[in-house]
Amino acid sequence: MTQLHNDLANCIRFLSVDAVQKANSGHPGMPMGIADVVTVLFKDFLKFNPKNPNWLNRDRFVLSAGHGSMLLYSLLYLTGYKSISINDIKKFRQLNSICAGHPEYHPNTGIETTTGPLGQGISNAVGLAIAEEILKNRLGKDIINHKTYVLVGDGCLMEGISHESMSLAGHLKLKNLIMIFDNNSISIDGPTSLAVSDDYKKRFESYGWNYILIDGHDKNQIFKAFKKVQYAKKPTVISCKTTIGYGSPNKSGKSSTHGSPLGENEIKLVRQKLNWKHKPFEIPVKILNEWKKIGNKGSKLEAKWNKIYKRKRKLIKKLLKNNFTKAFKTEKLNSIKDLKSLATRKSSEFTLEAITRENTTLIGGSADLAGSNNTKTKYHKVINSINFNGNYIHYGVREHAMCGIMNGLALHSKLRAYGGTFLIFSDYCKSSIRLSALMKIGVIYVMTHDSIGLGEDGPTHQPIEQLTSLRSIPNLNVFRPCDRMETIECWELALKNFKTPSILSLTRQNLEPIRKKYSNINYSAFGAYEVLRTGKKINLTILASGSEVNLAIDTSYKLAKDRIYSKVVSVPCMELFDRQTDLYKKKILKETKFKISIEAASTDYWRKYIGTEGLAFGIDTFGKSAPYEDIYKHFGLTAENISKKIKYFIGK
Ligand SMILES: Cc1ncc(C[n+]2csc(CCOP(=O)(O)OP(=O)(O)O)c2C)c(N)n1
Repeated sequence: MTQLHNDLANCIRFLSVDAVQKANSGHPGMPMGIADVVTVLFKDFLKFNPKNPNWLNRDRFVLSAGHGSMLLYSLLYLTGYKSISINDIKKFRQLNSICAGHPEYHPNTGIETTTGPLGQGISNAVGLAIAEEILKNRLGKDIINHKTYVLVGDGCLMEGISHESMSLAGHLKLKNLIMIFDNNSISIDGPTSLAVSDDYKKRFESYGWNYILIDGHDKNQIFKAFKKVQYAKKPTVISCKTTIGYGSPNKSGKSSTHGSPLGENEIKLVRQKLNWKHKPFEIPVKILNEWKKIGNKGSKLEAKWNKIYKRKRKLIKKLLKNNFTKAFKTEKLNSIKDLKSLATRKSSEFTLEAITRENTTLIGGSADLAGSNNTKTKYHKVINSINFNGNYIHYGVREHAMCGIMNGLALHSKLRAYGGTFLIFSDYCKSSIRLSALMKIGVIYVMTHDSIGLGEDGPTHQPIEQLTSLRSIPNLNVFRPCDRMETIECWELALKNFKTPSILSLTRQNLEPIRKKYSNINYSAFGAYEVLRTGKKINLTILASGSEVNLAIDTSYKLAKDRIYSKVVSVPCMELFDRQTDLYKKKILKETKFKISIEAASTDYWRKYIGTEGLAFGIDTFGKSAPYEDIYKHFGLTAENISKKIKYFIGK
């Protein structure tokens, strides 16, 4: 038995070592060190079916320590996933290989999430575990009842996001969440004692987690630990004492195995030491068959589960009702019935009310700003540790974890997620937002208090460069609606897009309605469109977004009094506008020589529309603490000042 275990674990070690050597880059130390632990996990505990990587009730395995990607690729190949062949492994880290430097999420492949930025995987795993509890509650234990395993290193646990995520997981008592801690006490700079002296037991237990410490090379201890967690009542950390680069005579236990190939000579010595007589990438059929047997176990499990699923399919469909088309129409009609000055955060709340009434798969939340972000409606039910029959999460003041958790919620299967904070704190969320975009998952970020319009809280809270920075993330739609109607439209666009995450940038301050007529056309879908024209023949185009569209309108009317005629273009989403036809873009942008932009934020991004010769009104310094009307005046964002400057600009 021990021989079989060693053989199985050594397959992982040598595939990893040899692939890193061939690529001449990568991280062999971690897979070598943790191979024993994951071998026991996959062989005796993990519920998975390589023939259907999307099986709804599979256990999730998240490699948070993404640099050890060869560990995951080896396991997927060995257990028989079609997504990864031995040739793919030979192309580790090469252009277009699925075996990328760090795991990159692809649906239906066994790669459950994209990891690499350390600690992200932990928050994703917490999201997956919450999704499991929610869906178990809705669909029944016979349909959903699985574990989420997350493999982390010292680095993941040093990251702030690990503290936030684990604290919330403990609070919610996510019993089916198991963290495997590759406790090798080595990171890049050397021993972790250079930077950490945490008492892990105390740390994790204080979060409300179980803590089990084992020798990560002793398969009996590993087995017992996994056995024990099957019946846990709270989340568990299995801290596995391991040796990084296990099996390397000269390099094991050293940071030199962390992120560089071992070198041909050392690899020869590892082969001798671990008694592995096979050539690089050669897995003896006998051992490969043993791995395949492990993979094949899942087919039976899934077949059994399928029988129950088929019986309940109709009910499941009903329980996962994902319909919100009516909500938008009703909401649009409501908005014109009740035309009044309204903050877009409030408009968002009304929209959410309409959606939540119909839709059960959208899970909301906020990082302790529910009342300010207007993310919680009267139709929401709060999720807590004893009741997952809800659709709202109080994330606490944990923005970064919230966003990583939302990624996990969305990755699980049927749920969508949105969460709120102030736009300024999108900086705390940035790496998770970027990963939603990279993974192509439609998470929705509700970011309120989106400019100096928030007033007295001052420059620490007033976003300046945030919109520019978010707009520059590929595959992310940044919406900045100008009134209630646009807010409804932007929500609709965000929800209908399953592959592109969205930012909804919303105001704290009230805005006058601009779109006052019902139309079943979603104008925001054009990204930019005309909302006002003061003359048939115009000599000026004024582009604006969100709260500044009203300012643009006032300016436009003011100019008209002096016979300077213009059109105002609302730009709720630059990314969608950029995807319009050349003809449409030309119609919007090329009608006049003079172009102006107004947005109470950094002016940079508008240059792509107005050019260097255009006139950009915005703020390229930090904000101010004062009543918001005074701050607008201070920065010259008034119709009076802008129209004066425009007149000078166009020589009138
Ligand atoms: C957020 C983030 N910061 C820094 C890095 C660069 N990095 C990759 S691995 C690593 C050290 C990780 O140490 P550990 O988790 O102990 O991994 P091991 O040495 O055991 O492989 C660092 C700093 C990263 N990937 N992500």
